[in-house]
Amino acid sequence: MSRLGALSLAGGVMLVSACGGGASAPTTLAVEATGSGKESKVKAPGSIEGGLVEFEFKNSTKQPQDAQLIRTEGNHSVGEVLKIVGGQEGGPIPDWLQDGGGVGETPPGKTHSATQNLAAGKYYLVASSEEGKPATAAIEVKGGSEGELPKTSASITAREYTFETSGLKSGRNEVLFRNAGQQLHHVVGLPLLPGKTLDEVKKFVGETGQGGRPSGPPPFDEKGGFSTTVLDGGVEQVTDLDLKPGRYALICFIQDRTGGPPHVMKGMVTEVDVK
Ligand SMILES: [Cu+2]
Repeated sequence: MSRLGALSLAGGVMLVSACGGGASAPTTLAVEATGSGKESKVKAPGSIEGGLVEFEFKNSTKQPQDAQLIRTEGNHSVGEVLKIVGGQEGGPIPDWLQDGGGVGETPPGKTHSATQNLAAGKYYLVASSEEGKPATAAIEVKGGSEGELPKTSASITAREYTFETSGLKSGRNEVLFRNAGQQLHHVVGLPLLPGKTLDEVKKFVGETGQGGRPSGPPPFDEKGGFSTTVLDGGVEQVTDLDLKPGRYALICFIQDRTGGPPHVMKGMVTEVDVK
């Protein structure tokens, strides 16, 4: 169940404004996770030019992994970051942790990408799987020019406490994922089992939160879903999602910056039917 809770991430606002021109090609940020899920490593450049960045995450491990970028303000060690990212669920998220985005859960042997504007600053990359310790790398992002994101026919917009979607289809989707709210959000998409409802999803999540025991099996397919990285309010990216036809529950498990229950408990769970 760590996918349901381990992503308690990041605070602050990363202001990225779209600029008019948008003709410049994105900088490529190539990152690879290697090793086994329990002892994985992540290879990343120590510094890149910022602005419009295409982040390519190659997962050469045997486990699904994601690669979350986190911008930090001031002097904070990776240990401090991991305490919050992998720490106790529902705790407050300090202001020095700002969210840079990244690439969501990527299957073993695959490369997924995300394109977004990155502000200059000091970032940590945290690559996590369901087991083992996260692998980390420090990346300095310098200057660069902002640009327009690629056009997509599908989008997911998150805000307190709901999701709006358009154009999602089965297969590989290039999706504009946008956080139009104030709080941090991500999207975890879990295929609903036949006949199961969002109320049953909420009940199950409520029972399993804080290490509790569910009264029955999950109403969704735990292995068949997808997840994005966490984005801060005002941040958007274009990323790849692989979808299957059928009903998904879209869920946010992040808490408010002041701490508290995961957003799903505030009703941030939406059903979408993928054709
Ligand atoms: Cu949320």
